[in-house]
Amino acid sequence: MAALAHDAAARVIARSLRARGVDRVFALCGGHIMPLWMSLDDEGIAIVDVRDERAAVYMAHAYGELRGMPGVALVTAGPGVTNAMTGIANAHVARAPILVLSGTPPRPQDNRGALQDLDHVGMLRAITRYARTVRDAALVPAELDEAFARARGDGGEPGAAYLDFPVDVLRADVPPPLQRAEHLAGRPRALLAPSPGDVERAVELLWSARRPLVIAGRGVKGRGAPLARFLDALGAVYLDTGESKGVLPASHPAFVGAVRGSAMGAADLVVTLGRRLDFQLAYGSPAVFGDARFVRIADVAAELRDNRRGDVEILADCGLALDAIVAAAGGRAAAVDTAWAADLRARHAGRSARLRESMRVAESAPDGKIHPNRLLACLQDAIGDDAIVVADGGDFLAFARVGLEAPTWLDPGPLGCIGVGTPFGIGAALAAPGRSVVVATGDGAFGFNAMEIDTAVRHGVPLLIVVANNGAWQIEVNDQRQSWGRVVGTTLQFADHAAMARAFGLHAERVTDAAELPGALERALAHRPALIDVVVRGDVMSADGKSGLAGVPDLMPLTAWDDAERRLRTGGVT
Ligand SMILES: Cc1ncc(C[n+]2csc(CCOP(=O)(O)OP(=O)(O)O)c2C)c(N)n1
Ligand SMILES: [Mg+2]
Repeated sequence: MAALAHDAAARVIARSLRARGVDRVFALCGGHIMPLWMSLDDEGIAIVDVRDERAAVYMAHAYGELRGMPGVALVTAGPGVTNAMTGIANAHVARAPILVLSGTPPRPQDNRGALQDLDHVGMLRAITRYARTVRDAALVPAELDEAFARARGDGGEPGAAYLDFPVDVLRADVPPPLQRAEHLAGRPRALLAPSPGDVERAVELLWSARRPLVIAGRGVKGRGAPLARFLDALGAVYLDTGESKGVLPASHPAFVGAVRGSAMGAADLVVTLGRRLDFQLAYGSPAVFGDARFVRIADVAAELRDNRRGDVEILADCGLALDAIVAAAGGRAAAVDTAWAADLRARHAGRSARLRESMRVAESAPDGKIHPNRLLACLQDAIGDDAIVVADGGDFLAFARVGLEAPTWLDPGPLGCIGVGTPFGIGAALAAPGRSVVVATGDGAFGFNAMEIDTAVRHGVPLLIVVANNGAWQIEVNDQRQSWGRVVGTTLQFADHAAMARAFGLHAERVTDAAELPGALERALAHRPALIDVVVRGDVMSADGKSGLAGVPDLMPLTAWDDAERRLRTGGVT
């Protein structure tokens, strides 16, 4: 039989993962990884066996994000790796820590036309921080340690790291003298501290600014307390982005999310915290931010000076930097134009209240199809304000971004990788067993990984999936109508996702009348894993739909920014 020696590389890998706190991997089986698979089980590491490798990687992504350490996926050679690639690319672009492990054919079959033989590392180089084949069992502990550190972002960006092993290497022994604790258990990640000179210069700028705006991204995750201390000390206004949604509660007085455009256009100083000035922030263009000065704070280079340089750029952990800045300011009075900040806050509060009210009474279509905002209002009431929300889709995602609040938020991120919903939800629910996890998804987005409802049932994952079923890739329908005057290849059917879910053993209901929503949500929450398929109207457009995002303008992601950029480049002549 295939019993492995105690020192076999597969068993050493399993022990090393265990020593690092990995208690679960997301995986789909295959012969090239079976020695590792069985060794993980020997070590007491749970295997969440999924239905597609892409979903395994998404689950590892969400699991890692919530646990604050790399999530681990295990996929087989060849098509296992190619299937995993979208998930790997997504983690790479989102700078989410994941470690993906795979196998390759045995070394003696190299170049002979072996089953599932592909150049994995070559394919993955562009979408990983680190991708290697380990061809010598003796090198396994050091390679695994390095891959884990790279995924976590030790001395660089966090993201996807990849290792594979010829299956004969997995079966070969690692010499005991090379099974060193420094490699097997690794070391804790060191946080980058800010330099005192940078901190002083930042304080000078920040405390003399009249209209300071703070925009947060990935770098503030887990840094909510220092962020709040900083905002309170400075009196700045604050915007989150998809990467940081929920880190600061929407009720915090600095938050002015409903008047985003006004805040961005009028600020004289913009602070980015662990956030790229990417398409979601108009590339930091003067067309949108004018001549505002910038302070950039991030612990990775990619978030420090892209598109717009900072007058001060602090390469440090955001939490440490913010606390150092507050300490250096030492209670001195800021120069903030309090009337400006108060006006933004009042307008934000007014708009938010009006939105909440309008959502509650948003009308169904004459044929009964429910308004997406009505669905979101009922969902918020049902889940309260402490849930983990995974939002996915096109138009529905855009409605959810504006209309749904949660302290933990996951979405398709900067890759725009729709289809993450159900797998992210499963990963998140397994990482945070005490919390409610809700997947709010469009019907198109749901379809990509719909089969993972089977994984949720088999593993008893208490997930609630809410499908906003408008029978279409609606944001694309809207774009086609606006830009092309006709609709081609963007409609789906109003499929009965509830019936499908019941076939896999979920509690599931289809809701076609808004009055039934509260009851259906209550029953679903009581019987998770559950799915409700809500037939929604497609004739009401989200803010993203109206903004031109789906049409992909030439200069900027949104039509209004594109126009402004054009005016900037032509000196006002368009
Ligand atoms: C993997 C992937 N394929 C295609 C797209 C383009 N896309 C963005 S939103 C969208 C429509 C999503 O439809 P659905 O989930 O039903 O949401 P709706 O717009 O109908 O509310 C599409 C096709 C994408 N972002 N990602
Ligand atoms: Mg749809």
